[in-house]
Amino acid sequence: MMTGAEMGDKGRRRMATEAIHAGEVHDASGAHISPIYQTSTFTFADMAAVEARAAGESDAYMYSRGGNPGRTALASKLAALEGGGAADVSAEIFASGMSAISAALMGLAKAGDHIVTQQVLYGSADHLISDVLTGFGVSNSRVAGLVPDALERELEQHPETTVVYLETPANPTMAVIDIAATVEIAHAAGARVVVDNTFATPVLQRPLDLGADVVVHSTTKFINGHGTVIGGAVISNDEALMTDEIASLIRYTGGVPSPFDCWLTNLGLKTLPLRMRQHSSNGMAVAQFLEGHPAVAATSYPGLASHPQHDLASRQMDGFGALIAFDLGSYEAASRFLERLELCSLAVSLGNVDTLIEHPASMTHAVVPPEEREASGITDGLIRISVGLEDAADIIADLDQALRV
Ligand code: LCS
Repeated sequence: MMTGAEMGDKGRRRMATEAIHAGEVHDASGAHISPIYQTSTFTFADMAAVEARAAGESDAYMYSRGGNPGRTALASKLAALEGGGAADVSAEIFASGMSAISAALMGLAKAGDHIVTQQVLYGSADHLISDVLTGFGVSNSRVAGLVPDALERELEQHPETTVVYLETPANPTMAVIDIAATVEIAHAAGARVVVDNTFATPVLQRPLDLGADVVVHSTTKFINGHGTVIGGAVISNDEALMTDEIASLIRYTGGVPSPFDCWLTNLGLKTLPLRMRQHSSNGMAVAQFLEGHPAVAATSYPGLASHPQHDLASRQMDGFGALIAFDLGSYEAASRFLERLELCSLAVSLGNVDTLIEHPASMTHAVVPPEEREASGITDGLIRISVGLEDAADIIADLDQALRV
């Protein structure tokens, strides 16, 4: 994988620099920080300007559902980070991660097509694929872990597959999928690979470099980082897909973010490389504490040698991030622990500067039927923590006091 340093070696700016400077709008006012263009519509000086736009000779803004300068700025910054500065990578920003995922899947899978996914997915993505898209004639099937032999067999059985969809690390179990191996098999069968990179972010993992066709994000999480916005993104180097499908879907299904939300997300994104380093360092400290605690039955963190895909994660990622899943053995033990916490907040979402902790079976994954939760490893004792940027010792002290019986 290309690291931030290598990006620089190729004559491009390094990631921490791109995060701050890529895509920034510097308009005639001289404002140092990009303005918020809080407007629904844009004026034209005369009909010649209208005609030039209609003829494709100008890319002037016309209406904020179609585009807004702050949205373009955020899209350019995110494309620069996910694409390692490659000029052919572009992004479209959505009003939520779910609207981004919907657009990616609706762009690639039409009635009669099939989607193959791993067993465990974020609850709403799981529901979208298994209960919503099926109503539009798009079928689906699961291959646990997208294990290469099993994936090959599934694709043979479903030659109508157009998309292999995956999350890695997966929400909430932290299962890791081999992106490059999945791409090789999917492409040989004529299917595209869509990777939800929300947990890793481009700082820790860049799926497009590994051959994936599309990256999706819930920018609600680490990209914004401060818990102030719901947002999403689709990023790809497939220009035809981005212009013919994704740009059309955002315009005609209309799931656009507000100018203010784009501005807040752009501001948060500037510190992503710095934040991800500290999230990873705090994540490792908390994972080691949990693994060593007698009340914790199991700890799943890709950075621990005990994680079944630790070697793969070490190859595929540039750090292991903030998310940890751990099991306290029963609903009763989990709920007692969650109610005793003082510093960590009992809340869904993740990737904020604050530590957030939740119970997947009754919160993020309550929409997944119990038998499927069991198949995915989402037990009643499972807890997911998104380790924040507080001092790791204070986070550990809070977990420690809540684990005491
Ligand atoms: N993808 C992943 C991996 C997610 O974790 C989420 C939300 C989404 C997509 C959807 O993004 P949204 O529309 O919410 O921006 N995950 C959540 C979670 O784990 N807790 O609360 C939301």
